[in-house]
Amino acid sequence: MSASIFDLDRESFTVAEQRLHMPRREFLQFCTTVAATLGLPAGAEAAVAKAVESAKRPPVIWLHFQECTGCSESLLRAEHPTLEKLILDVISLDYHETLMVAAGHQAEAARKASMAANKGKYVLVVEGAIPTKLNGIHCKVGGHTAIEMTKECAADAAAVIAIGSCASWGGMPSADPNPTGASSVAEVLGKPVVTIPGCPPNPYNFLATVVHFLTFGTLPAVDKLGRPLFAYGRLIHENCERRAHFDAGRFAMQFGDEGHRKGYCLYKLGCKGPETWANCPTLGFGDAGENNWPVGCGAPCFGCSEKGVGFTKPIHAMAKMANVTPPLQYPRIEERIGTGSSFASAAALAAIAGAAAGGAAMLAKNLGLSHQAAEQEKKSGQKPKAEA
Ligand code: FSX
Ligand code: SF4
Ligand code: F3S
Repeated sequence: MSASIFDLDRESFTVAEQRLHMPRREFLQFCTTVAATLGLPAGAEAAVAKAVESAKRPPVIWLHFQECTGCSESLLRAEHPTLEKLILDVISLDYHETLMVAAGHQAEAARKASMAANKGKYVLVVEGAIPTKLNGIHCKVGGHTAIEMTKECAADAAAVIAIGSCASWGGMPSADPNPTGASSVAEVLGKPVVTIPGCPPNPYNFLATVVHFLTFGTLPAVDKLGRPLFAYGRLIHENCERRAHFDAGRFAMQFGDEGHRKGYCLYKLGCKGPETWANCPTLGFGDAGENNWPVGCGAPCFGCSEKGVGFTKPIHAMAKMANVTPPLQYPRIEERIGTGSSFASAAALAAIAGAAAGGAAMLAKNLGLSHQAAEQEKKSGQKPKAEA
């Protein structure tokens, strides 16, 4: 039988309580949540707990370049654990220009001292894109270009993590016409690094990656873009709470229209969920409870984490269906859905088409049918059923 978190001895909990200032229940919750976020098998939370309560804190050097500091800001809003617990008790944040007390020469000396003392052991986190035009003169810290600092700090790092879309693939500073030649960390180093894209990224994806490193001494499994699979392995569209509306052909056509107010699918308003890989719908943001993510709040996903989508595609352009799968089950069509029998029958027709011709054909019909249905409704002057 595998070990469980409940097998931990009293001493472990005492250490956790005293060093992390976390009540036992909160500590159990934190370890179990991180293990679940990482998709680890049952029993792994005990290993996570052992690693987190251990006195070994990996030194972290955190660099800032072309960005808005939203990545650090979102980490500051994390509650489980709070940033001060993360900085003081789980990792040793030796250099972070926004958060450290030291400034100027003192700050640079702290960075150099930590790198020398922890050669081959520290984690380098880079936030922000790196300008490469004109030898990188658009971004300098302490007289050194971002290119020089990244190369210098990466040379002896145990692991390199690019946090945010800017560091992962260029993000917002690389938007056309990219006047500074904003580039990713991987491009500058000429080798792959772990990336946590998002503008800003979900802080728990970063925390879970750090805890994975603490627990196993390695970074988590990644896809070909360096994104941890536990967080970026599925399309947003696959886990979206509005997916049943998409499958039934019920779309918001304008911001504030009836469909929008009723929580219908935002595809026709430009939602990029069908071509963006991220766990936004399942994880949520800001420790604010369920549905707290862009689509949950009525805003189409603009693909902030996806290279070639966010800051690249026009915001209201319709998404490419990256992975066309028929739904596992078809939603009910009998209920009062507000926009009348036309939409309901569109859903029924789409379901029949789907069953007969497969997911892709169903999808194409589905998208067209809601338009046709709306047009017919206009022509016939038919009143929506719910209001009739
Ligand atoms: Fe900002 Fe970070 Fe966006 Fe970039 O997040 S939230 S511009 S990804 O590097 O600070
Ligand atoms: Fe959700 Fe967007 Fe997919 Fe609609 S298109 S189901 S709103 S992810
Ligand atoms: Fe970004 Fe879309 Fe998630 S805009 S935060 S990837 S829902």
